[in-house]
Amino acid sequence: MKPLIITVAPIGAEVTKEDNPNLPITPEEIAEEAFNCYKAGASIIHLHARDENGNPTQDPEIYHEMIKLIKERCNIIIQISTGGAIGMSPEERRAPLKLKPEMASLTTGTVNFGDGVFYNPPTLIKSLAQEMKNLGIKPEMEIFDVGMVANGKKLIKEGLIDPPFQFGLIMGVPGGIPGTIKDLLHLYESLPEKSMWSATGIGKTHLPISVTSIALGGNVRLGFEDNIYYEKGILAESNAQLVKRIVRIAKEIGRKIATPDKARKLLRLKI
Ligand code: KMH
Ligand code: ZN
Repeated sequence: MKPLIITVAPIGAEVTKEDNPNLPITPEEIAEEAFNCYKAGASIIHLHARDENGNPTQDPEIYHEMIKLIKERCNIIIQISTGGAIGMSPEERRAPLKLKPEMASLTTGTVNFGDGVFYNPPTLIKSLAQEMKNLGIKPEMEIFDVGMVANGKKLIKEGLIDPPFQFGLIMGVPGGIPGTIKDLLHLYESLPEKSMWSATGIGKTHLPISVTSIALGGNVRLGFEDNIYYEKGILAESNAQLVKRIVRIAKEIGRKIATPDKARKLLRLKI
């Protein structure tokens, strides 16, 4: 099996300090957390931004500051979010692409998201994919439900995405595909040839999905965006604590851990 690529998603758009006081919010806190996760074994960071009040924002200046501070500390791969938060406009969501990060997220369909709707009509998906292609940014197709794999295949067929195709299976969002092993196997078997993939489960589905993904030869995503607990009723002390646990599990199963440069090679990122 190839070495395990660990993506950390330490912020997200929905979690608050009230949910977990250890949530990093400021660019300085986020950069420190990125560095600690890198030291623990993470090779990609999925970045969201927060404003001075802790609210989600896609302000390129805040992304710029975070990325600068992270790059001063380590060479972890930066993957910015183009999903942002529910209700953001397409213009807001795409704004940080101009910073030309190595990777960006690209959700390939609309899905109910808790009490809201994460709105991704075909025109938006296509234009984000085109912009990423023009800028040499590797998209990670975020899959919240089964139909989104088919939509991803369509983008590939239209020549908008280059191999290897990177899929992020995000399971267990209320409104999306449940976070069961059976559903993971279905998604995994639906992926096109020349795909790479990582999986994460939201909340209590997190560990079973992660461990199964490692055993299947896939990669993993973890962090407060997906799960704020270390175990039932016990909040995680940090994102790095979650990375360290996955590294221990992976090593027990016999998977080596990819460095950022190894992940760059496997994903064929344009550096
Ligand atoms: N915050 C969610 C509505 C992404 O980063 O691209 C969308 C999300 C996906 O987190
Ligand atoms: Zn996200």
